[in-house]
Order: sequence, then structure tokens, then C-alpha cells
Amino acid sequence: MTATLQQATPLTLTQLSLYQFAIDLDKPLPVGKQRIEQRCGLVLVAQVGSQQEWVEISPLSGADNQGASIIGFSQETLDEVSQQLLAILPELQQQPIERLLDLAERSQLPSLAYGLSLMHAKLVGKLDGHSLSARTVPLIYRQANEPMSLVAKRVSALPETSLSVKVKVAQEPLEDELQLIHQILAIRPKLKLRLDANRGFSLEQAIEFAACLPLESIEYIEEPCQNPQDNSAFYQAIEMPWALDESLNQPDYQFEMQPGLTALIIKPTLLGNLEKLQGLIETAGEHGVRAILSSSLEASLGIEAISRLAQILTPDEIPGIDTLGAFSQDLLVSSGKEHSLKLEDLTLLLALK
Ligand code: OSB
Ligand code: MG
Repeated sequence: MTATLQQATPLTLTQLSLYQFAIDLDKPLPVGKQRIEQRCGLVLVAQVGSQQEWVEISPLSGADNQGASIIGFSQETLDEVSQQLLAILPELQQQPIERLLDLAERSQLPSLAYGLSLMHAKLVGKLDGHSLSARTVPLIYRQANEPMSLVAKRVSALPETSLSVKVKVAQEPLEDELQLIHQILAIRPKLKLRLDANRGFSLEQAIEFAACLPLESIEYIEEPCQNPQDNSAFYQAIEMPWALDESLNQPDYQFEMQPGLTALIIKPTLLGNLEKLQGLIETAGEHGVRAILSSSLEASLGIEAISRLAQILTPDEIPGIDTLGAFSQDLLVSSGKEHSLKLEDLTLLLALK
């Protein structure tokens, strides 16, 4: 009897609080063609009974290391997200946790919609039994003016268990990048490469570049063409499988099967609520297209969530979360770094008790 009564009682959000954090990076991280040296974001904390959960909400926008605005990722700013959260949190207090899903569905800000629906999933235990997994695809890119020999050293140091690596392309002169890729394959001939051009090539450049590479070593190339409508023509010319990433960030993006489309690189922070994430993974799967979850440069709390979601939603794929390596500290959840920020180290924006 008591048990039935307890089940009938909806789970109610009691305490809610919002914090802001900023973490320096040990080395600049690429955001498309730009670089950042610090990452800011929010931590939402919610309590239901004695259970407390945290989620990271970090829209990928703001300034790069040159002071220019980051273009092409989150459309919303951190300030817009925190203002909206500060407005809705009082509405959520003492409400059933399902209200999180309503608000997630109604929010126009993808990073916020994702955060609210993730909070719901955590509170109902949907992510239980999964933790931050070491599985990732190492990210290889060259720092400003770094000699190629140092990049090659990092490749030699990769664990033998790495089956594929992700390599940034369309950033440096074509010959240098081709040389790097051939060097990587000379060091580790069995590695499969996931190239990422971030829409950096014209159709002609993309074909010229791809024509100089051993097709069998390339898993796919992300966003090869400046104009994504050229991606099919690229495939028809060279038969190199390609993937979409930036294209998914368009608010009106609709899945459409195209020749050579092999994978969707999905960044949950940029996409929206978990329902949308699950829907896109399913649609891709129905067309034989792989879905690969990837970081939007979240700190360890956000990366842990992506890692857990990947284990549940895309168990056969390794997520792209190697960006955490550049962070100088962990955030609430340990990934093994020496320092980990705790709640009391963060800036409190609001506490409702
Ligand atoms: O270019 O795919 C990108 C992270 C933030 C913004 C853009 C990109 C990335 C990554 C994440 O590359 C890591 C990965 O996908 O492996
Ligand atoms: Mg990409």
C-alpha cells in the first residue's frame, strides 16, 4: 500500500540552483577554423527528495582567442541562456519533474533545451549505470607554428588500441596537410582517418585533396565543401564517404539522404532536447547513416553526459570527445585531472530552496 502511494506521488523539484564557471585550456582548442583558450558555461543543480543531479549547459558561442565572435556553432549566447534560466527556475520549483520536459520542448535555445531534458533523464535514472568512458577518437591538429615533427610524435604516442583518429584539414596549405596524413599512415598504417574540413574547401579543392589520399584509409570527411550542396558532386567525383556536422546546426535542418552521406556528427548541445537527438539518430539509422555523438567543447561534466548518452543511444560508435584533454581542470566529475572544480568553487547565480 505504502509503495503504491509513493509511486503515485509525482517527483517534485525541491531545490534548484544555477552556477557559472570558466576553465582555462592548457592549449588552444579548434572551433572550426577559430581557436579558444578558455571555456565558460553554466551548471544547473536540481534536487528531488534526497537525490541531487547536475547538468552542464555550455552554448558554444562567445569570443575566440583573438576576441572575435565564434561563428557557426550555438546561435545563443551564454547570457541569453542564463537569463532564460533565471526566469524559468522560479516556475519550476515545487513542480513535478515533467515540467522540465515541457520547458525543454518550448525553449528556442538548443543548449538550454538539451540541458533541461538531460536533467530530467538524470533525475529519472535513465543515465544510471554508465560513466565517463575512456572510449574516444583522438583528435589530431597542429598548433600555430608547431613543427610537423611534433604532430607526428603525438601520432606515434597514440595507444595501440586506437583504431581511428580525427584529423583537422582545410586549415593549412594542401601539401602540408597531405604530408601529415601520409606521415600518420606511415607511422600507423592500419589507422582509419576521420577527416574534418569544416566546410573549408571549394568543390575543386576538395576533389583535388581527396584524390591524393588512399581511399581505404579514410572513414569519412566531415563537411568537405564550402557549399554543402556540392558534397554529392564531391562523392560522385571521388567516392570518398562524407559526413555532416555544421549543417545539422541550421535551425531548419531536415535529414535528407544523399549520395555518399555516411555519418551525422551530432553535437547534442547544438541540437536541442533528447527527444530530437533520439529522433535524428533513428532517422539516420533507417537510411544506413551512422550517428556519431561529439563534443561542443564541454567540460568534464558535459563530456561525461555525452559519453553516457553515446553508450545508450549509439552503442556501436565511439563518440568524439577527445577535446576534454585540453582542459586544465575537471568540472564536478573527475576525468582523472589533478584539479576538479567543486560547486563551491563556482559563481552562484541563483539558489532556490
Ligand atoms: O569541428 O567538429 C568540429 C568541437 C567543437 C566545434 C567543432 C568541432 C568539434 C570537434 C569535436 O571536433 C571533437 C570530435 O568531433 O571528435
Ligand atoms: Mg566537424
